[in-house]
Amino acid sequence: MNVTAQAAQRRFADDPHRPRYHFVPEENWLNDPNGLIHWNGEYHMFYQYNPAGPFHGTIHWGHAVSTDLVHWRHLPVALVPEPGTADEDGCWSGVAVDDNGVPTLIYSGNRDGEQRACLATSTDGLLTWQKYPDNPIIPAPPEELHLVQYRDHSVWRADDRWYHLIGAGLEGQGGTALLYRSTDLRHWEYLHPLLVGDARRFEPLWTGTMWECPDFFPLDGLYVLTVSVWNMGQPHYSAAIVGDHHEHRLTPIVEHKLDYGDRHYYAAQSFTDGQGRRISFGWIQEGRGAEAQLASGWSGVMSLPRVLSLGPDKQVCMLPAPELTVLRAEHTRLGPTELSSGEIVELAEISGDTLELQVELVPPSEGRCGIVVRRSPDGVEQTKILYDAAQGQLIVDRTQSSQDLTVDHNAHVAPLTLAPNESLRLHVFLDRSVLEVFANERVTITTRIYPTRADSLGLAFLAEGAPARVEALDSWQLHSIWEV
Ligand code: DQQ
Repeated sequence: MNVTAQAAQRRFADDPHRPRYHFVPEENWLNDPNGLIHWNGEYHMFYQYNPAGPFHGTIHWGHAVSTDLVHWRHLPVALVPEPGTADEDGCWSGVAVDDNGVPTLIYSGNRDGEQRACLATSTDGLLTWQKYPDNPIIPAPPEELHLVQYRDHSVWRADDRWYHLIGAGLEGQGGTALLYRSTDLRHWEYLHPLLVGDARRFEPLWTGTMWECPDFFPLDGLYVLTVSVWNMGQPHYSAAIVGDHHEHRLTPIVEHKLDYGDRHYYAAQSFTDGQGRRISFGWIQEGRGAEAQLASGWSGVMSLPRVLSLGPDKQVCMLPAPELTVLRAEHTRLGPTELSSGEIVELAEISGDTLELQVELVPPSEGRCGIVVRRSPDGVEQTKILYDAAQGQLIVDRTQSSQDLTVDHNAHVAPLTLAPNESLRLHVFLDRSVLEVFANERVTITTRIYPTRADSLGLAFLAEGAPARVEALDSWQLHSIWEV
């Protein structure tokens, strides 16, 4: 039994924004997913965690384990900053690898405003960790480089060696991921950047002045580098750069946002599980201010697990892991519905704030159509998920999501062009303040909404500017992962 997690959920039972089936710590702060690994048939998730409160500071590594990728059990904190050592100001982001049977973490020790690669190992099945006495394992960045920042890690094995990327930015140029090589994970030779971005280039995608959390892996015949685009202290979004990998350099073919909710799918990290699937998690940042986070006692949510693949256009596609169907409870199916222009059709049969929806629509060539969630009976609060065929856009419109003027209200827009006769297929996960939207197995928009009214639980179909048709809607109420 997940007793402490249940107690925590009970403590927050009256909090209308706290998710029920997304992973959250029992309280306080969560940011990046770290050290994701499938070990002895169990999924281990570590994450950036501040036990001191719901704000970024004194960063530890929280730890949780799952047998099914859906239900998590909290484990004791795995890494604690240690005074007088390379991580005395925080154990920042990193990864876990299997070093010939020895679970090994490589992470960024934070001291005096600088981050350096550190290592820790476990001999008791990932529960407790012994830090390497000679941390940091890389004492300084390459001398010849002028760097904006330098931290975060991606580590993999190839040709009987270990390879290691550290996120950075080259002054006056742009984000980069610096490549190192080693035989023992403890002594590293710097090679060169895997790739250097250009902060002055805005097409096809602006990639900022520094890359946090690089993640490099093969996928469906090509290679993918995902990075978290950072600029002047601000996190922007996770970017995916897909390309060819030759002689330890990446030649980009396609670059795109990994998720069009921007900073609400940040610091994405992936791993390969026992079935050979590449699975990604991201940090779903808050869209409310620091004061609201302090008052609530918690901040930050982990995304649902997403299975990665390359689409026909070589973009990285993310699909919710099929294991999530275990959460499904009461099911409702609605058949075809014609929507006239300007019409909002409220759904009397379905309401709620912890729902999975699968809806298929035939959109008009002009105008917009879609589904509305978290709608108050008078429509004052509502969040619209819309498709605009003429613009080729999927939109999550948060302008009316909340009457609280202090929370984010901007709309998110993803490019989405449907083929002739292709219908719009939305797969939506709503978990109180968390919204994850997957469209046509191609694009995702992940975001946060904070309705203020207890009756903002309604759903509706919507057509604007032209008639549209709903083919079908399947909806499920979802169970809590904490079984409260
Ligand atoms: N957060 C961590 C860093 C990473 C950033 C510190 C991304 O290691 O660069 O908590 O959210």
